[in-house]
Amino acid sequence: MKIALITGITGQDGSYLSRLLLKKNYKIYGIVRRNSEIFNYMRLVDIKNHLNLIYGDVTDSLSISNIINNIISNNDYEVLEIYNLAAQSHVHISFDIPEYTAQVDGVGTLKLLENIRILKKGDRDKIKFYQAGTSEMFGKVLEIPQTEITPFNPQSPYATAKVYSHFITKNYRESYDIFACNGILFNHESNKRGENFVTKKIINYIKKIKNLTPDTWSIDDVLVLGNINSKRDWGHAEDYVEAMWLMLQEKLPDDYVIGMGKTYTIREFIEKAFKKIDIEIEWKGKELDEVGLDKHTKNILVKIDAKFFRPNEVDLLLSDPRKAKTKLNWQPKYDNLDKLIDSMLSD
Ligand code: NAP
Ligand code: F7E
Repeated sequence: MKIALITGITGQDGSYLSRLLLKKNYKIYGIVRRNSEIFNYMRLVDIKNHLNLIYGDVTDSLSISNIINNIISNNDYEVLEIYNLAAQSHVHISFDIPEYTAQVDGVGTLKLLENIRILKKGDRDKIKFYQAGTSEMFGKVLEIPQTEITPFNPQSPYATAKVYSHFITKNYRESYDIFACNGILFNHESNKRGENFVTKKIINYIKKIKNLTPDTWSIDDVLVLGNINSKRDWGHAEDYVEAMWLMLQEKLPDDYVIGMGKTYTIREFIEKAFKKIDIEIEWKGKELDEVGLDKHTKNILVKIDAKFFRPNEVDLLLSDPRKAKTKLNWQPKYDNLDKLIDSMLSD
């Protein structure tokens, strides 16, 4: 039997990864956090009954050790794959809660690895560990495009915590012979993306205004954004969780960059997405006074607000995913930005 433990199972990637592993007949355990609402399983409602969801938190070492030990003692298995997806994953918010972000995104990884290290050898040898690294670690990039050997230059508490996790994962692999991989994933999106990430904000707005008429449209119906000149390399979460799984199927643990190898500004994403509902955006003004108008009706659709600017920005991310494509034979299905946008607009 194949078993997996997913931290961050309730998030975008956790939900896609669960679906992938269910198709492959894994028994899945997932760590969920206590929430003041009754359920925190919005992205899992349809598959919840096929999952073993356990309360825990990656900042709580004892909960982690209890969960891992219970899985080990209650199952007869060959391999236990542990996917560490838990994170405070919002870059801007990491500037507001830097200490918490470090605890979850940095020390949380150490707690998992330490709990693996102290297992008896036979149990430890059956574990494969995946760490959810990020292109944000490249920060103000020191090389274009970015590969597995491009130096990191993080620009936020989020990225800095993830750099710690990257190196502690490598350190535990090299010191204790633990099968541990770092995925260095570039931005990946979907309909299950959190509402306060830029692509989801844009898509939700387009879905909202799509059915408005000149009579029902109001000047308050505006999309308010921050820096629209940064460039991102976007792919689809469904493809990216497959890459995570592929890494853990390899004979030897390694680190991989996962991305599409194409980069677009947020501005270009906006233009492309609006075109899908036959709106051409015309830009007027500069910096905070810039607006995006519907070229036809002249209605203002996009405004800029300083509150969405970060204390520090990552201007350009562009992956070179050749290692994943050749070694893992990773082949994304959503292989261009139009396919990603179409899928996000479709329901
Ligand atoms: P997400 O939607 O924000 O999900 C984060 C998950 O982590 C949620 O399930 C969340 O639980 C959980 N979590 C947060 N703090 C936790 C804690 N203290 N203990 C246990 N669980 C905790 O993020 P995602 O987009 O799925 O990304 C998954 C992972 O990949 C994250 O580590 C992220 O940093 C990394 N990553 C993402 C991207 C991307 O473009 N999406 C790119 C590179 C790397 P709640 O539901 O309770 O909040
Ligand atoms: O911002 C700009 C913003 O928050 C993208 C996370 O999954 O990917 C994600 O981090 C860009 C930035 O994603 C708004 O300034 C403009 O330049 O969608 P985002 P992110 O920061 O790239 C990486 C790989 C991760 O690892 C992270 O976990 O868009 N931007 N206006 C805006 N961003 C947001 N959120 N909201 C705006 O209104």
